[in-house]
Amino acid sequence: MQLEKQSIQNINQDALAAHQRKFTYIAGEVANAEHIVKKLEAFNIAIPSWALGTGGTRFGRFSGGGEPRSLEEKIEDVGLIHALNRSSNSISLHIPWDIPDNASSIKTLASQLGLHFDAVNSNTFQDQQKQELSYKFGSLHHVDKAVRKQAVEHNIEVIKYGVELGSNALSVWLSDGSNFPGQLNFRNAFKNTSESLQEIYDALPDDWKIWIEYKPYEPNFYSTTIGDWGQSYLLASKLGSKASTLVDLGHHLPNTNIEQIVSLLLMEGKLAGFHFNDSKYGDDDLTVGSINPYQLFLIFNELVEGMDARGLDHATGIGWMIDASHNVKDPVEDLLQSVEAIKIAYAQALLIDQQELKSAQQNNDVAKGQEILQNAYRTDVRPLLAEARLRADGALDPIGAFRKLKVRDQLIGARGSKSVATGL
Ligand SMILES: [Mn+2]
Repeated sequence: MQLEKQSIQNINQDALAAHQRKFTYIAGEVANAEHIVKKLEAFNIAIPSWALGTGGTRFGRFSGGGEPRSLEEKIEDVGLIHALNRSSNSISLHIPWDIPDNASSIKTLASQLGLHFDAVNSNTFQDQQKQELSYKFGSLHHVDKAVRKQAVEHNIEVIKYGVELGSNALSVWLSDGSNFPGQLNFRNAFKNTSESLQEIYDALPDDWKIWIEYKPYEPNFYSTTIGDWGQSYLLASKLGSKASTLVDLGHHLPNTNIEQIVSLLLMEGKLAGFHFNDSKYGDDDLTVGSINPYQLFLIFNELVEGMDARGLDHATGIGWMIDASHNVKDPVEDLLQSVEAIKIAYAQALLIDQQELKSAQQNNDVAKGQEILQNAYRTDVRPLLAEARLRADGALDPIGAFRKLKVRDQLIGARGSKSVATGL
């Protein structure tokens, strides 16, 4: 199904007067409201193909009904999200969960909905049915060269799918690691990973990038071969300019200062982009901004400051993606909440007077620095987001419109209440 512009506008009509009141207020309160609205209009976050169905845990999965049954229906769902929020104009595919059988018709469908393809993701963390060798003991780091070769070839195949779809980045997350001391020689595992990545790197088209994700633990619980940003950075540096580090917010030990990591990776030109989610304890894959919105804001403060320092375009300078799992919420509503949370943090970061902050830092005026950050964080920027959506023909209240238009009921009507999406 597709949402008509007119039906969204009809729903907006009821909320228009209240919105205008709030927008006029904030436009008078902050110095750069118009600038922020324009930045928000340009800002998009990619939706992962695996997040459109209900997620699960190792204990169970409780399907929500009307889940997309095919890649086409997943693209359709991203189209719905984009029609409502006008900030989700791309989809990030996971191979082999979403192999495009007919790339040109998939591409046409996407472009009809105003979408394109973001980074493609490889998968060597599970075995596929017709696969010859097992990844039980790892993939790119495996002790057996034949397993490494199979994993390298899979990544090269993923690049080929990506080329057909007009994507230009491969993101690699490895579950490679060890569960027990003595299982692995760390140095050999790292060297094997480096060599395997080099083979993949050599197969990248000229205009492509490879993004290397890290994670401290899980599914391996003693060591992970790319366990932190330093290890990812080391690999990316050895590979060359097309390689950089992908930060997944959930892939850190509790209380890690992620904003500092972001700042330094940006400084070195090695920040590939983000996988947004939130966590309380580990890689919980909760909705970004649901647990720790202040951390998200502090990260965006570093991003805005660091990207401006390097002259990067905020919208396109690095990759913006959601990587979350929706176990108990409607996936579309959860994704709408995610994009909203990201854009709120971005807008709040744009409120910061960086010159003023720099001068506070220069004068060791610690209290002033905190005041500047928290004044921005405590500003309700939601009317700025709503205004950006309104100007782009989106919904003033995306989740409200999704519910009023009974989109989920229609999807259940078309797809059934027991449909199960491929992926997580
Ligand atoms: Mn991720």
